[in-house]
Amino acid sequence: MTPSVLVARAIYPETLARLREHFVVEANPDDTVYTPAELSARLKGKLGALTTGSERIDAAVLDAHPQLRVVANMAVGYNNLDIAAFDARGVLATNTPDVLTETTADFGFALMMATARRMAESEHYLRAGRWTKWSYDMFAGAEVHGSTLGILGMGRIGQAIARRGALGFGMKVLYHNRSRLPAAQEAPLGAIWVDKATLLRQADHLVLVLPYSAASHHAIGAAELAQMKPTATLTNIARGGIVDDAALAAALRERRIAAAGLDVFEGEPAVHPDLLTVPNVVLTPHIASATHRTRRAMAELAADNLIAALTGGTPPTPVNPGVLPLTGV
Ligand code: 8YV
Repeated sequence: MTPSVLVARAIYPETLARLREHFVVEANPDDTVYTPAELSARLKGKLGALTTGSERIDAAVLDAHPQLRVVANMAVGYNNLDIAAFDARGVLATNTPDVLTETTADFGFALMMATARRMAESEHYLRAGRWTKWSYDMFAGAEVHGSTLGILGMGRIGQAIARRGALGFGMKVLYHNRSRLPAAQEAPLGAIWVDKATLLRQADHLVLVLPYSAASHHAIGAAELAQMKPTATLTNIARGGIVDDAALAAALRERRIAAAGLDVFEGEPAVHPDLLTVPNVVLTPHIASATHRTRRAMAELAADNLIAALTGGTPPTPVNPGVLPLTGV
């Protein structure tokens, strides 16, 4: 029998057409964000699901749908999936690493630069018709080239940002990560592992690129912000929830740090109201991986995983390969 799969959000028509060659597909043509109850209703009878990072799939969902064998997340992050629950039930989770690394690093670096050089704030000023004359310190920002780049979370995207900083902008690169990179990876970047307190104290531009988990919840809160330089910037392209947005808004308002660039928010798409009223923050709607080519590659990779998992192939990017080979497919 042809397996049934759920595609939980709208994706590229070509990817959908490819999935239809292998599966009976329930698509989401109007791109509704399903409530947990809607998601559960639609998972009925499905062997696989393509999700995008906003759908929470935990033990309760898996227990309600024991026929579900694979969830292909169209994102590199998979904090919406309870991997321990997947492991315990022999369900495969897959993600979309690598295909978005350079694009996401481009955006992270650009957001850090826009933040340091006050691009959003100055554009609002211009659009509001307030630009009447040149002045020597108008929108003077923080230097990027030659300054110290701090990276919290030195995975693939963190390293790609470090490369841009070290090789393109002559920045000194400090990083903090659970594990140190091998010397051969550190050396070409001149990247130096430091403890978190040192990173906070010494970074001119701190960029967050670590995965979200209970351990990284509010990794940057009032206490951490207090350790940063008053001239420093903070950029978050990782996940909302890693930063305490209320504490950050207060630090920005009181100029305890110079500025922030945020692509992700706790509780997004809602944005903490205090962040909307401070001027020294650049806000973007979770678009770091959003180029046409990369989003297509992410959709195709998620589809590759779903097809391989349910047709006896080898899924290219499993999160929990220990559950392979899948039973019940
Ligand atoms: C996605 C992301 O756009 O890959 C990730 O982890 O955060 C983004 O690239 C988002 O998760 C929706 O798929």
